[in-house]
Amino acid sequence: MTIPQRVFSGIQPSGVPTLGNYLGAIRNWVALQDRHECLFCIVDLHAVTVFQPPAQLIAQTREMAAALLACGLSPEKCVLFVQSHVPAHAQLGWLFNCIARIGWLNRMTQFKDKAGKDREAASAGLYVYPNLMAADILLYHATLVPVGDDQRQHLELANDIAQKFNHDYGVQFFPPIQPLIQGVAARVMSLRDGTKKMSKSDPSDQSRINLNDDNDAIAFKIRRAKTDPEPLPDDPAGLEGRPEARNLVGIMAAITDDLPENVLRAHGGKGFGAFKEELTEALVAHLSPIRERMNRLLRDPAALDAALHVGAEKAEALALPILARTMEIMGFLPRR
Ligand code: AQP
Repeated sequence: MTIPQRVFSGIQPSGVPTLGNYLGAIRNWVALQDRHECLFCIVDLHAVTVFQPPAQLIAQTREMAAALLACGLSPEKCVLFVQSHVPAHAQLGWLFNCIARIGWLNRMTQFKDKAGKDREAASAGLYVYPNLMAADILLYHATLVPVGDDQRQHLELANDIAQKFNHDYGVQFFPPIQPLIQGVAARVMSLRDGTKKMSKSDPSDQSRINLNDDNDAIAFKIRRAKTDPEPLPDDPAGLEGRPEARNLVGIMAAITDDLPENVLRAHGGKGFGAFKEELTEALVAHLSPIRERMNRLLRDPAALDAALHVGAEKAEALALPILARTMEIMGFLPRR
């Protein structure tokens, strides 16, 4: 008999979720909610590590909630909530700032990517972001974390924090975390550059498919997607050194629930023009019902807010005893 594991994952309301977020994360979350106790969090405290205009942050948070529900998350099956609604995340995040070592944070490649050349100008929040992410997970003693491949290093750091905490205080309190990196599309790449991941905050809208893109926008972006002059190969070995071709084949495989080798068996030898048309068709068939549900949900913001309120109450009830015990272990004087 397997012991049921508590699942936690988060997504930043830093834009409309992309096809990358969907194939790399959200779609797996929907499947997991039937098998595990799941918490899914709209991590707005992470989003503000880069400036978000206030009105936009509110709109994007609701948009994210609508997108997650439209993709199939159900408030009856999982706990869906907004990170800032449960202040215990920030509290445990601070405690973990005091456990994590600067040397560990210096190795985080996502910080280097996101801070770019002018590291001195990045926010301190962006630098300690992985500590808050560790807190998000460990606040619930979650042990299974479905993420895209890009988050693997942050989960290793979360495990380092848990281990150091347990070691320093001589306890076995925080459990080890296991990443769950699934599927052929664990990393969906930019449509403009096959070596860069697809991101909701990429300045180029052409680099990504947004979950609220209409059918014409999907067709346009796929038609414009960067490719190379060669036809598609017959097998995956032929994708070597062809990141854009690999990406489009990966997307086709993921969206049709198939394997890249089968996609290439069916399309090998074709030029990209014909393949892109079929890819557009598959994407439109899959994404247009999601977009329609999302737009319907956004027409009733009060109902969305109410669903998020219920989620926050449930999350907080799980989080507070774990935060209290953490503080007790660390020797904080309890408030009378
Ligand atoms: N391109 C991707 N392919 C596969 N998975 C992806 N994820 C993100 N991009 C891809 C997964 O989506 C989940 C939520 O991500 P996030 O919003 O917390 O942060 P992120 O990874 O930084 O995503 P973005 O879209 O790139 O956001 P911005 O542009 O704001 O930085 C994670 O599980 C992630 O792995």
